[in-house]
Amino acid sequence: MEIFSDLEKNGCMGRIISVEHLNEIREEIESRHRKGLFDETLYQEVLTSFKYRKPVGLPSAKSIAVVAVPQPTIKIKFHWRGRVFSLILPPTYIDYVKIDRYVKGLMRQSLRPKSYKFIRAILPVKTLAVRSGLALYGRNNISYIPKYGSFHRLSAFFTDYPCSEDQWQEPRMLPKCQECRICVKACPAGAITEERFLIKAERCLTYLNEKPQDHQFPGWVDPLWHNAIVGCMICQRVCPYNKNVLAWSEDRGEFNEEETEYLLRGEFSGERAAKMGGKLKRVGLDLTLFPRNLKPMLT
Ligand code: B12
Ligand code: SF4
Ligand code: SF4
Repeated sequence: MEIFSDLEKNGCMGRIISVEHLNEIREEIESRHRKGLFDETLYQEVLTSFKYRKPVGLPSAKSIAVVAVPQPTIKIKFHWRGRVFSLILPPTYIDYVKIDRYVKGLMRQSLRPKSYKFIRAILPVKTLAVRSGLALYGRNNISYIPKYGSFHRLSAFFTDYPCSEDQWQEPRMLPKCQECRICVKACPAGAITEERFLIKAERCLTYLNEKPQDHQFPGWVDPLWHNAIVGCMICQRVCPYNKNVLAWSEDRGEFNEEETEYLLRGEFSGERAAKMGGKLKRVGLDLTLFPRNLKPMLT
């Protein structure tokens, strides 16, 4: 499709759906809420900020472009007590703003000399990716694209580019998930279950380790489960559809003994905090994540 030609030349993928589906997208989430399928605290915290309407800046929006940009795992080294810990950040945790700008730029470039507007959509983008046929659901509720599996960042944009070919469709699951239960067995937190497709997101380690510093991990979380600076890679690591991308990673930097000690102490103020904040920003992190998630992996 014309709009995605430059993205495709750069290894990305895109699909388009009509803005007419905004109510159906809302229903995907809200009908499940009405049925009591979400933990209420989680629902209020992470599923109520979507905007199921055309943006004020683009009342003439006709379509929603959904894009997947392949992304590797990020590795960051921490020197601590004479050892080097190479810790990971799962794909999608960094470079959000840069990727959105890159995607918009490539869509504009593909459509030149015509000029269209693009405004980021605050919508459930995984639902959009699967409903547009861009991705398929894994049983772990993560979306997968060809070649890169779950190693991709999703984003969506309202645009006045016309939707000549609406790609809206029923959600589909990866073929191997019919028989495979590897992620169900591997999830230490019991978030992926046999009895329903939707994960029990309130048990997901990612939900728990994205919470603010003053929030304690519940007693049932074994400190040995922690496997990422933020997020969790277990159900993606074990999945056969990620076999070819598992080793795809990028080294983003390191923290010496003194810096690691500072991060573990967790008392951030003044010039030192500003300097450390700057260094963390360059590797895609920020001070709000410390020391909570680092502690169980280094101590
Ligand atoms: C809230 C949220 C979370 C919450 C809650 C997740 C949840 N299930 O709701 C928490 C914090 C737990 C979380 C965790 C993670 N998240 Co998250 N999260 C989001 C957010 C903000 C909204 C997701 C959402 O819409 N949830 C609502 C539920 C209802 O939607 P759903 O999960 O798609 O559920 C659908 C299926 O269950 C399906 N379904 C139900 N029954 C059936 C039956 C069949 C047969 C089929 C086929 C489908 C099906 O219908 C549901 C509704 O459409 C998006 C960002 C955004 N703006 O969209 C990122 C996002 C989805 N997360 C993302 C990522 C990367 C993750 C993690 C992998 C992070 C990590 N590595 O540590 C984990 C994965 C956990 C997991 N196994 O799902 C990526 C998705 C990447 C991908 N390839 O899928 C997103 C898009 C952020 C981004 N832009 O990169 N996340
Ligand atoms: S591990 Fe198996 S069941 Fe889980 S998403 Fe991958 S293929 Fe599907
Ligand atoms: S991200 Fe981790 S805790 Fe969440 S469902 Fe996957 S394996 Fe379970």
